[in-house]
Amino acid sequence: MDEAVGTTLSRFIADEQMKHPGATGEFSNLLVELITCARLISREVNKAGLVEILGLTGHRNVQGEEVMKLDRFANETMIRTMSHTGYLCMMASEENADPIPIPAEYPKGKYVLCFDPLDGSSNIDANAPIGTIFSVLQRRSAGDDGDPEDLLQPGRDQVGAGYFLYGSSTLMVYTTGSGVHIFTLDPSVGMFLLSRADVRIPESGKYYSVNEGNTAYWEPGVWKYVDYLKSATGERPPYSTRYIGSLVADFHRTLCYGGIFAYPEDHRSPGKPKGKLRLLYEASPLALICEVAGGRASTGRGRILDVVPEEIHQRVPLFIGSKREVEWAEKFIAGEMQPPTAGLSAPPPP
Ligand code: P6P
Repeated sequence: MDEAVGTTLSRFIADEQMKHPGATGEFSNLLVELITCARLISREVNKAGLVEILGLTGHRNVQGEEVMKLDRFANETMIRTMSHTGYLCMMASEENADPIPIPAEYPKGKYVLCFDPLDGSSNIDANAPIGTIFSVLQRRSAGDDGDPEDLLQPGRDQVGAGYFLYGSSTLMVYTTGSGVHIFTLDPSVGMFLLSRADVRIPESGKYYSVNEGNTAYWEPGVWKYVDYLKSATGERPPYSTRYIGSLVADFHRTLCYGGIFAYPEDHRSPGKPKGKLRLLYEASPLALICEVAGGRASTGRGRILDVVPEEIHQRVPLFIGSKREVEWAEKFIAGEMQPPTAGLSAPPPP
């Protein structure tokens, strides 16, 4: 076993910081503040069934989705905790229509933070795993206050990204570009301990993860690709399907076991949004983690990390996971790859 396993997250972050001589410690301290948020959210998620915090608030967010009470708690925890750290000049949250400036009374810093405070929250009442996703960028604007434009940078410019997964245990997975590291919260001491350093995603896998209820909405290359995965070929048996409906959980399984997670765009009508998942605080941070771990993250026609955002809640199609399966998806979409024989599933209605 790697002798580093069991290292506390704070110690690991400090050791990582020492590898960057010019580091000021601000980013490390920002991560420590995010850990505080995760511990507060994890505590509420884990006792949600016991106190009156399950269920809906009766409000809808900017996405038109019903806001769960835990959604609101997680969002308010992130905003309240991160606002006064002095490391940020602007934030964007999945739950807030507009960029979130740092209040005048608090010091401003050189980073901006984009986050989904509690992704997958529609699964809360079913006790399915849910997560917090975060993305950190360096500001581009001058002056004291941040500028909303600071948020609209391509994912390749992220200085760090990660997620917290509130499941059978609470995990933190993060990268600053040199390795992907997994920490597990030890509730007995309230500390995150290193469980896996320098995670590598398998070159290929045996699972595919997509909501096949949307098959009729996909473009032909996508359903031919999924059909190919579901069909045995001379070299391999059919892939197995796994789909929780919680992005962080579905991605984390893909990171650990390989294969692909996909949320293709709805091709029924051009006016439809480009898929369901959002670029800034879902696709981009997971894409950075996936690429640093040796995988691939694509819109189906290009690298997620190269997409330049036009607005903070921009949606994007997502194909993410092992290099082999994502490259196959891109080739099917481009018409450069065809299934060897007719597969199992009939094409969607015209
Ligand atoms: P569908 C959860 O609401 C979420 O935003 C992601 O966590 C998840 O991957 C996706 O939606 C599931 O969407 O349409 O399959 O229910």
